[in-house]
Amino acid sequence: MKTNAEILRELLDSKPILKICGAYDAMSAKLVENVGFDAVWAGSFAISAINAVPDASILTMTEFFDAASKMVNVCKIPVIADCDTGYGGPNNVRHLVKKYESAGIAAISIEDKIFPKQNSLLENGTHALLSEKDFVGKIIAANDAKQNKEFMIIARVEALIAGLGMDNAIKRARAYEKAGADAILIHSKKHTPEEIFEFVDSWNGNLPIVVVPTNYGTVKIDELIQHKIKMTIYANQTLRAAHAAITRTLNEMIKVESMSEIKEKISSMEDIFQLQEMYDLQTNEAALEEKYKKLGYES
Ligand code: SPV
Ligand code: MG
Repeated sequence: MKTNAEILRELLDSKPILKICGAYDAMSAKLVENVGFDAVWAGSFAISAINAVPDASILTMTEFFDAASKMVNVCKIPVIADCDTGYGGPNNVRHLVKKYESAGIAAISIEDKIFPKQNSLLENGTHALLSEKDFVGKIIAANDAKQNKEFMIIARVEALIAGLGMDNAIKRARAYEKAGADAILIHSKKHTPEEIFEFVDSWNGNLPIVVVPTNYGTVKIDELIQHKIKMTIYANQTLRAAHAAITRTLNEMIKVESMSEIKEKISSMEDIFQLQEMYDLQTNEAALEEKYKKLGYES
């Protein structure tokens, strides 16, 4: 059987671009899979948000790991885990790679910010970066720790977020490639994709490029393909959809006389039974009965 890391590598080789969608728990990851996305992004913003805490290295590595593992347990498509800064220095990264890889996570992303980090799209947030050398140390540690070459270490360059300019972003990406990263995630908070296009058109490296078009959400998939971007992550739309839907429903629920008034606007029990595979219980029971019969047990 193929590992999830192998599946992700094969998808990368066979498709012009991978559409990856963020999830915040097992249910949302399953919904992402059901509609046909290539992979799931277990993002720190969404996982922090469902715990109602800031995306600022508040949750521990174990909490993020548990959230991503629950997604792996219910999905056939690969899960890519956002590991923020790697939760410490090279030794922390070494530990996390062992843990995440053996749990069946296909790839991890680590970013070159200083711990504790803050969400990259926070206006006036703190976005100080680690030195290039210190981040290279984390990539080397990650590579040393991984067991299979297919497991991907995505190095996330935050130089554009930190306002350090294009030359710095390119220099860092080249250094991270040389240190053994398997892909480069270049992040931008601009509201148009020009800065991302400038980066990909001028860096001249060999690694697949990953982008997160949240702020520059007007960019079209064909434009990303034209610029040879290999993975696009729709990081937080599922979280925001859930937040909007729950808020809308609660505002109606507090006003109505009876819950039948909102019945048509929410998923049915049936929808949820399907998602949690309730009907498999009956099929499994029937199969067990058959096996008992074959073994000569009376029912
Ligand atoms: C996340 O989804 O947690 C990310 C992407 O890291 S961003 O929120 O844009 O920093
Ligand atoms: Mg994050």
